[in-house]
Amino acid sequence: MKVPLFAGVAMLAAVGGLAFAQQSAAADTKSNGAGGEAVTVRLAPENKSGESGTAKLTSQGDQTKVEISLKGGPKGVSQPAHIHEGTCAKLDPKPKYGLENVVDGKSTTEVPVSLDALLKEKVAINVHKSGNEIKTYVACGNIRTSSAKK
Ligand SMILES: [Cu+2]
Repeated sequence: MKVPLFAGVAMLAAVGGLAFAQQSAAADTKSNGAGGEAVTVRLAPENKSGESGTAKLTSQGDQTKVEISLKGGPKGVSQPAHIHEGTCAKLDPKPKYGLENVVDGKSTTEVPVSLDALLKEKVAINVHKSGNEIKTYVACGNIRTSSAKK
């Protein structure tokens, strides 16, 4: 009787371990205890903008702090930024969550959604050239657990 029980437990442990290994490989999130989990999304230039950088997403319970840091942008120009549904390759033009405009490469916003939920949605952060040229995207990054990889 003991042998089948042991085999069953060992198999469960093996399956569980495999699932855990896959998850930790995909999600390169840094956890420092309760909350404070953070993911960095790389923002790649679009339309030859020369603007690139990162968006750091930090878990704050039901909210997520989004800190954009871009280089190569125009000085003193307010550049609209949002979280959109979709991917940079195929973005829903309607913003899902508004972000503070990027000015001189910086923008910090708290969005009313948990980091875990954001990572599960298929969403991307994009930055627009200016209020007048909102249709021109200058930088974009997909929010993915894998985007945290360096
Ligand atoms: Cu947008």
